[in-house]
Amino acid sequence: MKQALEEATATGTDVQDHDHHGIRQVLRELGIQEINAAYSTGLKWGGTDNEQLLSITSPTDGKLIAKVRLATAVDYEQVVRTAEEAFTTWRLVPAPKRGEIVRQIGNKLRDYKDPLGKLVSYEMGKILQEGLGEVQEMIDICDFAVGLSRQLHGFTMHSERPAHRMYEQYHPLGLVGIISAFNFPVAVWSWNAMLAAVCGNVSIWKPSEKTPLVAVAVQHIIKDVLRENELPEGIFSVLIGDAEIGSRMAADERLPLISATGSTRMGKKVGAVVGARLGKALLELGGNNAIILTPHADVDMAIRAVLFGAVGTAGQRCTTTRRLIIHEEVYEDVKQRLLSAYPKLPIGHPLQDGNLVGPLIDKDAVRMFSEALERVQAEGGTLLTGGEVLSGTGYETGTYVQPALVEAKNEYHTVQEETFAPILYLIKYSGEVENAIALQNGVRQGLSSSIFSLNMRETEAFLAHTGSDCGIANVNIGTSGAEIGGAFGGEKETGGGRESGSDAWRVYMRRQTNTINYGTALPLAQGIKFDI
Ligand code: UN1
Repeated sequence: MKQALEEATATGTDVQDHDHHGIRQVLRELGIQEINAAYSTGLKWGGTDNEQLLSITSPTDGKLIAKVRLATAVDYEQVVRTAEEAFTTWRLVPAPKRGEIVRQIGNKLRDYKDPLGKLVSYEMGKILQEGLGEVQEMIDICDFAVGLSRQLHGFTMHSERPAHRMYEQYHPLGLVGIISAFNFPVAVWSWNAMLAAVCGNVSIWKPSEKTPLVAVAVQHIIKDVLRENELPEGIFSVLIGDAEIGSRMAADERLPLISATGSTRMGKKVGAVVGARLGKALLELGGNNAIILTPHADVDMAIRAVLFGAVGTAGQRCTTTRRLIIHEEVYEDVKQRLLSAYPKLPIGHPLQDGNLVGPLIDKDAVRMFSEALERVQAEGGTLLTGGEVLSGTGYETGTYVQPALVEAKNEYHTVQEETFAPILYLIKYSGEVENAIALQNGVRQGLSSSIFSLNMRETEAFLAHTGSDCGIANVNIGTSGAEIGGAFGGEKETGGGRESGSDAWRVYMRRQTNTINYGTALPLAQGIKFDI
């Protein structure tokens, strides 16, 4: 293996000479010039002589953006060793000072919001507004983590023994492995990495093979902060790798926590491997999110939420609205309104102003979209509108689809599955809201849910413990677009993990209970006598 590059001027990419939509300029602004490496330890790049290259093409126009190198087992070992060394320094930095570093990272992200948002949009395919929103989500979590760095508190308790004191404290875990998905290629990393960092951990990030360039860009953005503060390499590392690297991380006892975002299939594998070594897994997996529309809904408001939830990010959010559970009294009205809105959706290049729906990530995703539509129709569903794979000018890639509306039944196998594409199932219910809640809960996933109703009895029934079984339950707000301040994640096959806000930080730390005797005797708990 060649010597790791001393300076972080080169990255894991081989940037192609083209300038579609000003992307060359964006790459230049982000410091991605030319390349040769498969991993970064924050300040240095390595894995420069790996043979295996991965071509990154944009789903927006099919153009090759760059080639990246894939990390090998040797690279992996190097990254883990460097991270272990960095941890010995980083954990000694007081938490509020670690927060100060995160504050600087947040400021750098503010400086780079435009080019990074644009690269997210171009590499992943979400519209620019959402690309910028994703970077804003990173900035928000930085701010949140800064405040948190002064609040990593435990409780104190009263001891049952005289002259004794009890309290608990939170210590860093060590190395945190982050496996992220293509759909939120940088925000989900930041939720994990920024909390992990203020908690005193170092992190190793395996971004999706579908979106590694934005990860390279993020490493560029934070390297100046690390350098200016004379921090060691290895606090934030990135490994450009395939599933093999993910498996290595899951099995590695040196990584006490693995945070993985992606499909339930992937999460079950990772969870099993991490569980077998009794490590901690933070899993944020598939959703099958529903909006309930009762006869008391503000339908105008609901339709707007449904559209953002169902076709935003081209249906590729974990929180995407996949099912609409509509009371029979309002069913026809809602159906007609959606039928009139769907064909008018502006679909096209996500960097072009005015478009609201970009492409799917790749042709596999398109195939799954089409197959799900075929299957649901075979089960008895009715395709009301959409479902076409678009072709012609602007759609040459074959990755743009017309979002689909399907009348279906909740029990159909296809409806029970999460298809990561813009398909919205319309499901009719009658009677009381409890019937709608039963349908909403009648799937294996449990991420996000919502009800549109101005009737307090209905909304409270939805929020009660007998109501929604999801990690997120909203009232008069759609299923997607959560703020970072709340804990994010879900139950059942969604994996049970909680990331981002609230007290999600606790999973990145180990809790220790301390009992201190400041008296002259040694009384035992539970009144046990053991005198010698
Ligand atoms: C995801 O899709 O994995 O709530 C994350 C939302 C975003 C995060 C989605 N804030 O839709």
